[in-house]
Amino acid sequence: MSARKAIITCAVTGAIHTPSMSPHLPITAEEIADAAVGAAEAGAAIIHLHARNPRDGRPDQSPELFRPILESIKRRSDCVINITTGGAPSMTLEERLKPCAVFKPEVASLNMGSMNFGLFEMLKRYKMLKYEWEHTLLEGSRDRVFKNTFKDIEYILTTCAENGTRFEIECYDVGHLYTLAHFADRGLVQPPFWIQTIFGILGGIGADQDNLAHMVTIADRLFGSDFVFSTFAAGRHQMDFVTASALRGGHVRVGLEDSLMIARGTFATDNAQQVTKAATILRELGRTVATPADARELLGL
Ligand code: KMH
Ligand code: ZN
Repeated sequence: MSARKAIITCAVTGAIHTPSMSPHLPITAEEIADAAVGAAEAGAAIIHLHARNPRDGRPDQSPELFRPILESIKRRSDCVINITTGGAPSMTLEERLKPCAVFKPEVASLNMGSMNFGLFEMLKRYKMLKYEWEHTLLEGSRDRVFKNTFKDIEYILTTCAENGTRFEIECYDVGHLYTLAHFADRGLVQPPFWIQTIFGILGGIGADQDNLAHMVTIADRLFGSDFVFSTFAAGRHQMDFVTASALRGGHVRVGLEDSLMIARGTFATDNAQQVTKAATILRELGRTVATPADARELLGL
């Protein structure tokens, strides 16, 4: 695949934002599948999926909630499916891993470590929360660790690898790159390493451009030509890091999982809007938007 091509991943709903924060956050299986197909039609080659309880929108990893979403997407699009193993920070490892174990997706997300995952700052911005669980998720993050120990990561790697699933290796800090190197040295994960560098999550590395430069420099030193990197930043930093990654020859991730906005103070009306904006930025910087076939070629799928 030519280096000019850039893969857009779209994370359509996630488990961080909650229904009271935006009327545009997909909740039901139909809404999530439609958002995914819309994002794919706008240029996203990879769709990152979570599921939610259709009644109150709380994050839910039940395979029976993922099934109709997957069937609907596969009927309408050849996009690459990336199912979460992060789920929501309040879930057990078993819960988080179940959909990947059942559906054996082409790609699964993998958080390269345990960390504080601060969501409580959003309580200042979103005062009117419809459901009690929304408050519990956000306030609870003040004293909750997202757990992915070396033993947990090994378990996810071995469970998914048996299914031929490859990983979106999520690095929220420089240390996560060394953790990846550890598992690569042990042969538990194979190149090309699809490294998703993540900025601006409270508890992870901050959304400063120098941090992106440093993460790429260290990944270069650790993995040489065995890695390809993508980038996303939370909230208001989203499109700045699309631009920065595009300039560095990297790939990008957008979606309402990572930011509810399309511009400062303006809510995105759907995921496709963010994909279209990212595609425009990429093209303006001389990149071409990769197709699902390109993504499969690059990731060895
Ligand atoms: N929510 C993002 C910050 C996962 O699903 O495994 C990272 C994420 C985690 O997407
Ligand atoms: Zn996710």
